[in-house]
Amino acid sequence: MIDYRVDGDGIAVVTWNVPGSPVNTLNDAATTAYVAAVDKALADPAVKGIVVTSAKSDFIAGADINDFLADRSVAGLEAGSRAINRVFRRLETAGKPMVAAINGTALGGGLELALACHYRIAADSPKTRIGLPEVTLGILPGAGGTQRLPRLIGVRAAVPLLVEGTRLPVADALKLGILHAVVPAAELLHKAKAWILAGGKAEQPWDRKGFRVPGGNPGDPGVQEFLSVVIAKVHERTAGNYPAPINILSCVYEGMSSPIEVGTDIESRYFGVTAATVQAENLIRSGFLALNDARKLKRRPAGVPKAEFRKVGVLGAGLMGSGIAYACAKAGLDTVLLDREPAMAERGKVHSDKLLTREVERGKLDAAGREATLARITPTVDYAALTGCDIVIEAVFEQRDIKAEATHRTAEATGPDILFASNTSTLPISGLAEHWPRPDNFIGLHFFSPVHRMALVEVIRGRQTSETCLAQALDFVARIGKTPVVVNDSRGFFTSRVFATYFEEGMALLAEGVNPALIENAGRQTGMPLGPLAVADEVALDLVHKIIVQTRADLGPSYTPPVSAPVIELFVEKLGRVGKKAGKGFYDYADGQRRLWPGLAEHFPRAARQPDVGSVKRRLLHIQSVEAARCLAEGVVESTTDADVASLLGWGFPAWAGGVLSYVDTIGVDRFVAECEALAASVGPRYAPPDILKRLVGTGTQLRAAGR
Ligand code: T1G
Repeated sequence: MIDYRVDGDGIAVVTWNVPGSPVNTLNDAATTAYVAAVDKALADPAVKGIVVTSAKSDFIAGADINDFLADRSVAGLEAGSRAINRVFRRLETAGKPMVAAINGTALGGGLELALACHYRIAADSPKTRIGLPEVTLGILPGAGGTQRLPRLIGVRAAVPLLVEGTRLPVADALKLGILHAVVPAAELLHKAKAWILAGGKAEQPWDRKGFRVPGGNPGDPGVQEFLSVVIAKVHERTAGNYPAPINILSCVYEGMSSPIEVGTDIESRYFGVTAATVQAENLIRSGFLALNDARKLKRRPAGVPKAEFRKVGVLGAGLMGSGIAYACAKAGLDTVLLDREPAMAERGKVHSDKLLTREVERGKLDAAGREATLARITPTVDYAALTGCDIVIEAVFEQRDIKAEATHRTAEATGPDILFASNTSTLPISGLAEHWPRPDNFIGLHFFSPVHRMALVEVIRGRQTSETCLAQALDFVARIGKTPVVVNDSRGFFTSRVFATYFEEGMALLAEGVNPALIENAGRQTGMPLGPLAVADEVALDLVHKIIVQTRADLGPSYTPPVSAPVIELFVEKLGRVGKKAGKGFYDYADGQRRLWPGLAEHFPRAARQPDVGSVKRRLLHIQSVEAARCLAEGVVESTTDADVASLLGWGFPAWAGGVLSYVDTIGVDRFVAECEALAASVGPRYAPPDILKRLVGTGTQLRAAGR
């Protein structure tokens, strides 16, 4: 757990090495062992000073996040913070110099432990990150970070790091004064000891006589103005959806004008109330643990040997195909990028060239890396080039006949025993699989645009997709550094079907005469990245129109078009305003700016009575969650966690709500069902809650816990 030795130079070396985990975390046992080791060094008259380091590749990853899910009480959470604050303060003032020899990433409580040391020296490693990311978990630093960091580097430098949860490379942490030195890894321990042996003092700046906070106290005029700007920005970003950032500012403002012991008590009080919120629970469960499990393929079918990939084929060099080819080549795979037109295939490779050149310009890649990656992409029109591929992904036009031809021709070149995946965003996989000689090897891999930025791949199982195919497709997704979520075949799968309800509802509100600015602001205030009308412009209205036409043709009279259909038809068939790509949709796009089209008022007269923003926010989130609950009931998704991860990564559903289905538990099932039933009566049956929710009413059982 914690190794302890005293070297010949009289320096105690305390080494973190928490068993059973790739990273060190400040769980109770480890913290207790750490304090016991330091106390031993403090009590040993032969020990001149203490160096704290780690035996793992990272220093310390912070508190054990799982602990905050165990005890959800304000009192318990506050007490935990108060206890570690007391201990860190005791060690800090015990009279022997302590050095944090930071050999790798130090985050959250790991950095706070180092801040309570008198000297911080780090190994010069490009992978190392230093920071206090607690706010991204909906909590706040509870081991002195809100008090020591501003006292060390000043309020202006510390506050952005605290409210953003920034993870700094070592060079930036050194520049800011968080670190005292950065040295080659091989010299870390020696240089850490040298500071003590050269007379390093067991003293913190804030304990020195006449200490002044660098840059001034929070109460000083210039600093107060700075803080008020930060508060305004935080409110704009969070719209009060979760309290952590504002509570962090309160810790700084209230704690910094008191002695540090009082400051850390103030911090512990805010820690308790903040960590106990449902938003914190959502951000920990969904924002961290569920995403981690999805990234690690924790749901991969057992018993299937891990698939290795060397060569990939991508059919179609359009926006998606080019993006997929880039992801494959970046992951070191030989990539054949095939198109019907030679020029298109070449242009698809240019897409990677542009992305790689930008990475070189930003210093994220060297020229050799760019060349090597580009060399892996072979643009071609010849299906024979697909020979030897382990997997082929088709990303051709969303038209069945074109997809069928590409699938047939691939099978002729590669044989039926490789994996074949379709990147279709809406067409049922089981139908497309009929064109592959072995439908058990056919699967859907729905990538998101822009591929180089979007982590999610929606993995769609066709009726005949085998478990082996599924497991190997998941291996492929992980191999190219993406995060998979598995869904079952249905029209629009899960992401397209649920996300569409967001912008469809925006159009319905517009047609009801709601002010478009109110609609867009409400959308953003929920925490969605964009308002629904802006999203519709991004998705492209003519694509949505094509899906409506295609679905009407497929389903005939049984098809109920979405509530947005009249608006879509007006914009596409009459106004010719198809979205951002055409420079005009619900917005006008010029000079990199977006402005709501003034003509909206003419086509959608404003209702005399406008709804309040809260009711619009409710409609824009409820509509997504009620559709997601239908998908859960139909088995399109198999768990609330899958739905949550898909919504967070697929379309930026607000993480403070935990994801599109955890939002139901955040609101409370009873209240959510009641509000949806009221909306179904007043707005339309699309809000009618499915039985999977109604049968939970009055039981006190959360949807998340309902075993799905
Ligand atoms: N608690 C519990 N488990 C953690 C953990 C943590 N803090 N950090 C990592 N793990 C698990 C992770 O789930 C995975 O589990 C394994 O370790 C390897 O992680 C008091 C209140 C450190 C950059 O937010 O960002 O301190 O999958 O695959 O890619 O004020 O882990 O093996 O079962 O991610 O090398 C603040 C969260 C906590 C850091 C390493 N700290 N961790 O990345 O490995 S709150 C954080 C990370 C706090 C104090 C407050 C990353 C990493 P499994 P990994 P990696």
